[in-house]
Amino acid sequence: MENEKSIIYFITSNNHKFNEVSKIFQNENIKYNLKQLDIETIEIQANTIKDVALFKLNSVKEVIKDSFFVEDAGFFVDYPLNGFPGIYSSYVFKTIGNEGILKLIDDFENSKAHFSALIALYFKPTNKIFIFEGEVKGSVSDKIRGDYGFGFDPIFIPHGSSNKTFGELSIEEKNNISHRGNALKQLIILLKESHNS
Ligand code: ITT
Repeated sequence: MENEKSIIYFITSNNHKFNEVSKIFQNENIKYNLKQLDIETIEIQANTIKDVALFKLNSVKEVIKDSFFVEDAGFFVDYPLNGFPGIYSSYVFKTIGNEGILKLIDDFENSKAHFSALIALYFKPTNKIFIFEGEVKGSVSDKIRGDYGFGFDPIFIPHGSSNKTFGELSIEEKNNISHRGNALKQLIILLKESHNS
């Protein structure tokens, strides 16, 4: 029953991210009630998404009494942009957006890109921090395609998707192969184990 479930908070201001994560929780038989918490966290500009996520996690650990996690993600165009926008994904999306990224690329055929996601969990029963990472590799589409998803989804073609962009996949299809989905599967395993022990 809903009432018997422990609460776990996903701290994010991004409703798309929350919807993806909550779909995975719904499809798993898991004894946690997932809630979105959009509270102010400290978001530092660091060299890795891990540092950003850990700082964010620690900045709110005193004010939340249940277990909670944050997730930081980035889009990396490995060729020909040497990993840009990476840790600057949020800023670059807000400023030049997908159209701006496409203008920077002259060789779509050989392009290489990936998304990375890192979940940092603060597990209250033991006051321990756990890190889960996920990645998906692919290439960059020469056109913006698809109405699903958010952010860089309409310009990213994951390997094995028959040339569809993330923007052309449903939430379930994206979750099955995405950076976020891969990181989340590991979190789910830990939560299931914690309830069986
Ligand atoms: P938080 O409140 O959870 O931090 P955010 O929108 O700032 O939400 P991130 O820092 O994790 O999220 O992500 C940085 C940017 O990278 C985000 O604003 C998107 O533009 C892009 N991004 C992240 N995950 C993505 C995904 O699955 N698909 C497409 N773009 C994504």
